[in-house]
Amino acid sequence: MKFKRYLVTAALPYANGPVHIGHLAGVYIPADIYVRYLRLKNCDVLFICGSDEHGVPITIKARQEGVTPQQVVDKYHNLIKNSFEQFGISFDIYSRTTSPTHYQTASEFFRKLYDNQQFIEQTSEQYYDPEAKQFLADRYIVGQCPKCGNESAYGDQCEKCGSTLNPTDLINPRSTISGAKPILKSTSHWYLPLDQHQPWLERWILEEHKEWRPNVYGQCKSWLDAGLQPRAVSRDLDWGVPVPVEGAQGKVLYVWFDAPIGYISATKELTPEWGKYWKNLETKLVHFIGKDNIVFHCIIFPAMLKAEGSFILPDNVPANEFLNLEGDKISTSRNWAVWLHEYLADFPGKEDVLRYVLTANAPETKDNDFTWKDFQARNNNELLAIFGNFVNRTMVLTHKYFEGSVPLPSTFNDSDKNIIDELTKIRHKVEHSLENFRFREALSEAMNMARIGNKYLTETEPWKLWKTDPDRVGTILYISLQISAGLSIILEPFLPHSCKKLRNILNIKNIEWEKAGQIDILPKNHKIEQPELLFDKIEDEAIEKQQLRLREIKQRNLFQNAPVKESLLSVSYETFAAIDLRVGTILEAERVPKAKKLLKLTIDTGIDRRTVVSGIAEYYQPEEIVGRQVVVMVNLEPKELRGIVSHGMILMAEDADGKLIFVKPEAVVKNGSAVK
Ligand code: B3M
Ligand code: ZN
Repeated sequence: MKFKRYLVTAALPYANGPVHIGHLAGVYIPADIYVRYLRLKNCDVLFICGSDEHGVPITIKARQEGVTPQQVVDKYHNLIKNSFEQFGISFDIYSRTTSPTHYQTASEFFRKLYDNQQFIEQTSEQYYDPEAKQFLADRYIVGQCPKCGNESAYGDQCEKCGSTLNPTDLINPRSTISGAKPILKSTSHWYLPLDQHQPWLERWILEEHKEWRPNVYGQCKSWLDAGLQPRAVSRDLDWGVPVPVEGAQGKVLYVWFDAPIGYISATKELTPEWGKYWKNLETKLVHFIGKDNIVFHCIIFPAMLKAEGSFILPDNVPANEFLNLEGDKISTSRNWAVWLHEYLADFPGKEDVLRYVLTANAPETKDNDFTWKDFQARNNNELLAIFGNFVNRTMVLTHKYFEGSVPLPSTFNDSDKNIIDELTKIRHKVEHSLENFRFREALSEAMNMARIGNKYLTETEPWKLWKTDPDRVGTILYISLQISAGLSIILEPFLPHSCKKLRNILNIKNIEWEKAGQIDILPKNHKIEQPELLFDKIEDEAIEKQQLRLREIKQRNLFQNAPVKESLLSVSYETFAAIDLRVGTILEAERVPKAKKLLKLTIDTGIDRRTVVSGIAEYYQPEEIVGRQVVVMVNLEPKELRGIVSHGMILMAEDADGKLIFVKPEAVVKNGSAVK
């Protein structure tokens, strides 16, 4: 089917923290590339986003910071909005789910489903805090993990062993609000009977949308194969859109019910013609999201839309995988991220560099890694050396030989014709990749236009021909200038800031997609401005500064993970003095068969020769440690490890990477010397 218009949404970020490169790479850059491309093709397109301002994490953050949820979302909404603007994410509207239009839209939506009997009402027992007099969301309950014994597991998950939990699984649960022991109390909620939607969802996704990305299709299939269950769409909470039903005091819409409706409310705020986009089969609706949001956008939201009855369904949901940072999962709580507002402060004017790197390395089919070295290399060896260098040489030569005006071409030779041919092919390929949501492929194809130009100049060497064949120089520069102008179009979706700068130098304003790769973009004798560099070199120092920052974060996290042991605070001197620490020397060392971590050591403790089994095999080779002095706790209870009885323990220091390093006296002392 040929669509008449496009409605493109990007996941609404939670307004409980700033956005980082993972968000940008996973959702906002690909969405922006797609929309900018459609606009260049003069398509009718709306690009919708906003902040997701409800949900339990926001109320927890507010409580922790001693402010109201509204204050939390106000702060982050503005920060996020501003970061997006600076990176050129060209939303037609960036709204928020605390807007009055949203409250009205979400509550009318719920009410319509309610009135049409699209929900089932169910009563269940939930934990309730009798002191704070409120029901407790899973995250508001902590207790002992039944699997690993961790004392501070949450009601939905133990962060220590990773198990998924139900609040009632916790041993000795307590409320994080008052510390009280929660009691079970019955409460009723509205459920969307997804099981009833299963048949049409199966047909719609599994049969009619085989073209969806394999990760998206696969996730949907496994949900459907497992069989859908009714899902609660309300919560006992005081932050959110109130449930618009009599007697539902203290209940709000579940955040994942109201958030996707946020796309609709934002469109309403943008245009009175919103219905033309949302309720017309000639609209192509595309949701850009990260992989953790797939079920909500492919199953739950479509079921809501279908139950409502007057809305269209998404045509595609190109979800990305995750971006890692220097080998580790990005984590907000561990501050393991590159925050956009910090990047902007450290690399002013380099928004496009990050856009480029995040697209070239986009986690489209699998998780990918961002490293600062790769960032530097892609700037210096690609943006600067290929694109920047080509257009700069073209401009400089045009000013040098033709006083900054587009020369008249004479005849095109075969190699010129080949190149002209290639250029149009590139545009078609980029187009094909973009239409199929393959953005990294599209970018690399678009960069080929710059590669071709760069190679053309290098091979034709117009600077050597000026004296003997100025006409040929005119032709070469004519073609190079047209390629430069083509680049300012074909790269526009990816690098909007640089392309705008380039068009300013080329003195062109109105562009359209079909022109990219044509060789009549700039008329003959058209005047161009003085050249300006589009990119500059990123030096090692700037990269090292970022790497250092990350190393420091890693170190800090490590120490936070090893907090001062509580019992240590109250150890008496007598207890301490009971520990017998001696200096000894390692006489022999060998690996313990089938134990990766263990070395069997023979130690001269000055008192005796004894065997100690030590977990250091990952850090030291047996032969390199023989003869070293070490500190041994000699009166530790003997313990059998892999069939060997260990008599004591070697003291080691743990460095930032978790590596163990020997503790030893500063100068050699006699074996058996006491450490105190
Ligand atoms: N706020 C989750 C997220 O940011 C959620 C998306 C809502 S889209 C309607 O990952
Ligand atoms: Zn656990």
